[in-house]
Amino acid sequence: MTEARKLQDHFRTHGYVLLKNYLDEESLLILRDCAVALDSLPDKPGKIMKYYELSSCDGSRILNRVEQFADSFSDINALLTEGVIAEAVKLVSGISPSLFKEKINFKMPGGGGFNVHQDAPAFTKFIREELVVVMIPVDKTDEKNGCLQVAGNFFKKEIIPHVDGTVEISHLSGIKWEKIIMNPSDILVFSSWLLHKSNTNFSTGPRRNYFVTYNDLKHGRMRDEYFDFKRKYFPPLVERNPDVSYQGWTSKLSKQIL
Ligand SMILES: O=C(O)CCC(=O)C(=O)O
Repeated sequence: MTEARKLQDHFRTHGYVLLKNYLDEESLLILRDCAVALDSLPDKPGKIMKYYELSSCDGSRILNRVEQFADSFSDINALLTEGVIAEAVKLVSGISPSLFKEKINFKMPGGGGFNVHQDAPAFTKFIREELVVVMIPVDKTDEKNGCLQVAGNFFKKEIIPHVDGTVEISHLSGIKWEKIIMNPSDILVFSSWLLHKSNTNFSTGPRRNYFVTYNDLKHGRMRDEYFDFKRKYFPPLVERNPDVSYQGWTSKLSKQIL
């Protein structure tokens, strides 16, 4: 069996593949520089979307995530749309990857975790089939800083019932949670049907991770439609109308996002 076939078999059976030492130094630098630049960019109405949360350590406002930045950083755009990240999606899942959305979860010290969920329910308005997500750590991920945990022995190619963005508890018995410990050169490719969760960052440094989602090109180029919808119904803090409640979007988080 070829290596590609083995990876695809694992992806189809378990819903994820961890590629160790996949990224070279140049790609790592591009990914790190972009995360650093996004952190320090001022909040402005416009393309890049910045969201915040309150730290569990001291209640201060901390950066939660940044979204829709690929078109503002040409090196990142190249990496995600035609470079090694898109190639990994093709290799592991066999789809022809079209960038659907990109974000970095900053998970600063005290940054909250995520309840058990699948990503697929958030995308059914656009595509009802499987999407493929790549997680790319900028910082080492481990138990202390809230690494991703996946349902290692449970993968169903369907949407499991959720209540308020979290999988119904009756579906969780017998699941063996696998902690995905990663170094910055590793990437994790996973299915939008894979159950996953994570804890709060209890360490003293950030746990910055890219989450980049792809659809099969046969369903079209959906990124603009997705971000237009998200900006309208869950705008970044700087674009909010104070008279509107936007919290419905964030229920899978263990805390409120601002
Ligand atoms: O950043 C994390 O720890 C998990 C992120 C996640 O599950 C999500 O964004 O759907």
